[in-house]
Amino acid sequence: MTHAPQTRSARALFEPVQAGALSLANRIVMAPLTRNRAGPGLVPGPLAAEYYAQRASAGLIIAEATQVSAQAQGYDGTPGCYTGEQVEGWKTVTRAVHAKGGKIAVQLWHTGRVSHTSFQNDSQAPVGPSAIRANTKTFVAGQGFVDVSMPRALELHELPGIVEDFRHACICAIKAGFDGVELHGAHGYLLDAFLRDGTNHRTDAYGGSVENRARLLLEVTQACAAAIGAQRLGVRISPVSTAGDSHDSQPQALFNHVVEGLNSFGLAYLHVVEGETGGARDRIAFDYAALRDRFDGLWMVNNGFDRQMAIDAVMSGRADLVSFGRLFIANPDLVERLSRNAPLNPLMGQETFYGGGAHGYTDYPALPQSRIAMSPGEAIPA
Ligand code: 8OZ
Repeated sequence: MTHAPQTRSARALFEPVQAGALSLANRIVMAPLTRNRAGPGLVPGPLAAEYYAQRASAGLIIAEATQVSAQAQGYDGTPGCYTGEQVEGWKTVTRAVHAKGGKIAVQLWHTGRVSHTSFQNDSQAPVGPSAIRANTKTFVAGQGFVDVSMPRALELHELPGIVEDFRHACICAIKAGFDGVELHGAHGYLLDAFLRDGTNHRTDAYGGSVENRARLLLEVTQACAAAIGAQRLGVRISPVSTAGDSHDSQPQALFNHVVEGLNSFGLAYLHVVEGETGGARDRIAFDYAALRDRFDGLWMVNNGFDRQMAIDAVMSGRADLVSFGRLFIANPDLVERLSRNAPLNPLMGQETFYGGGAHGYTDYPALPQSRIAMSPGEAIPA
């Protein structure tokens, strides 16, 4: 469908919106952010509950990328959502967010070839669409940053098991109290790696044509939608990002097809990383409007948005939701700060991003309460 120009106010970013089954207090989303602080058993701990609860004023929190199975792990300390213990751990997180009136989904991933033998049962090779090693690194405790391992190609008969792992993790996520699930179809991880001709050299029904390469993502989406309802499901894509050594010869044709396919499910939203993740938004020419024209649901944009860009994107109707990553790391009360055009906290050092404890995680200050009591729209002097 073609999206008619919207007549939204400059405050629309800060106003409620319905995303599928989810009633959101505003259009500001906390992007999924890998923080590598899960405890033994890859269970999120009390600090994670505090961290997410601090950010509960987001219209929607999308919790960090979370494994659908043991095989799906590619990094140290990333949580899972497939064991009873993990579900119990996540319950403490979702309860803490709900107690503060927030909404929280979880991003589910299988890292695929972006993994290392040290994370795999019996030190086996990680799996991908094809036996092609990714030119990227991961972090292994005791070894530091290391090249990811050479993967093996998944056998055709193993693919239903991958779909089942995503379906099972979706059920676990709802048991854990999440309001929804986002499928990680971006950044070179398993579902994205199947999409791309640079990483998928298969000759079976899951490789070759665009239709075949999109098959796994669409089968996973179908199974998850059937399990928890499409109205609680979103998908994230990164059409031109090279994160995770992702590359494709014709991303426009590929993603035109992918988005048409995803549109048929009636998802809560589609989440699009525009440009190079964490980098240039205009790395290569890409027609995002052509994707949007193929999708009837809510359109979430991400990557380097600031306050004015977000206000403009929502007011113009170019986007329905805007997700922020780095700004949400540093500003637990980001919604309040954007609403009042208040100063933002600077990010602490990169050494606090991945792993560690409270420092750089739960110790970013919110605005003093007396300032929050100011009248709406009033800018706080720096
Ligand atoms: C940074 C470090 C590790 C993982 C992604 C989940 O790129 C990630 C990730 C980001 O989507």
